[in-house]
Amino acid sequence: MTQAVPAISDHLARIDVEGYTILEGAIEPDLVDELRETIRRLERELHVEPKGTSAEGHATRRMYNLLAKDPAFQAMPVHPNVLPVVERLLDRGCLLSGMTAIDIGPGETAQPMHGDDIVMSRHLQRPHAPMMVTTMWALDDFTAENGGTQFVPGSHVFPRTPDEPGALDGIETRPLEMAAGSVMVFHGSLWHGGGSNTTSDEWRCGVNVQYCPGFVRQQQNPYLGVPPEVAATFSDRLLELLGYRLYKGIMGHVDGASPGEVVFGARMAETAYRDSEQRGSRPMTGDLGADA
Ligand SMILES: O=C(O)CCC(=O)C(=O)O
Repeated sequence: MTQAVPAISDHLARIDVEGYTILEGAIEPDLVDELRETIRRLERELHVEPKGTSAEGHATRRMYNLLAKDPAFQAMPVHPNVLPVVERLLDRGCLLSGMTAIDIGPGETAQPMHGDDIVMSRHLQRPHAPMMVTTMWALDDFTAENGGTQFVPGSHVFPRTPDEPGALDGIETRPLEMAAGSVMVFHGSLWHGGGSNTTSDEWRCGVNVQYCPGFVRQQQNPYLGVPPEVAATFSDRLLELLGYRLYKGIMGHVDGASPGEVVFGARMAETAYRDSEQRGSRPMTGDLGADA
């Protein structure tokens, strides 16, 4: 008998309680191979070396701004097995906050525990709605030995952040073990960090595809990072995720127009206040319409 695939509502319920869920086998094997091979090729071509900070690691190759580096990455933010879960956690006006390839090498030590929305958490009373949703794509098998993410189930509702003095005392972490092609989706307040890689020869390649609500500043700036002639080749939905449309009909306008209209013309045309009023949604107070 084949096992039933959990419904989106099951994943949302799990995230609500535990702060994370795992979409097992969500990504087509061919795409997983293409993404991993693309990352390893770019690491060689761009001479990517560890950046040497405690957050970025001393034996980890990290690459940012992936959409500008290779067309293969365009499939990730809009993937039909992943994006609908994110849209239900945030809304359809969510933004791509950033994409980072994280290839953890032998000898790497554990990254400090953190929440991905820690910057926003400092200004809010915890627990709060996710100010970031991270989807961690496994492009190699993640194991406890090769740097599988360490995390603390349920910590998204803790009243404190992990960097507070004594916050980690007595806290048990769990290693994220999942097969290549699986994706962990987690609430931005979940305590986690890249694990140590105690193997002698295994690299652990994953990509963090991160989203934020449409009213939050993106961690990686796509307007300057992705040249307009490259962005022009993206699908409409990908451009929306980058922020080329308005959030709730007003946020992000440029002299009354959407950023997408300024850069790409009629294809992304939207006028602040007017279009949302004509659609019957109330930009200041109403829910984001499905078409927003
Ligand atoms: O690589 C990982 O497993 C997690 C990385 C991470 O949490 C981060 O860089 O913010």
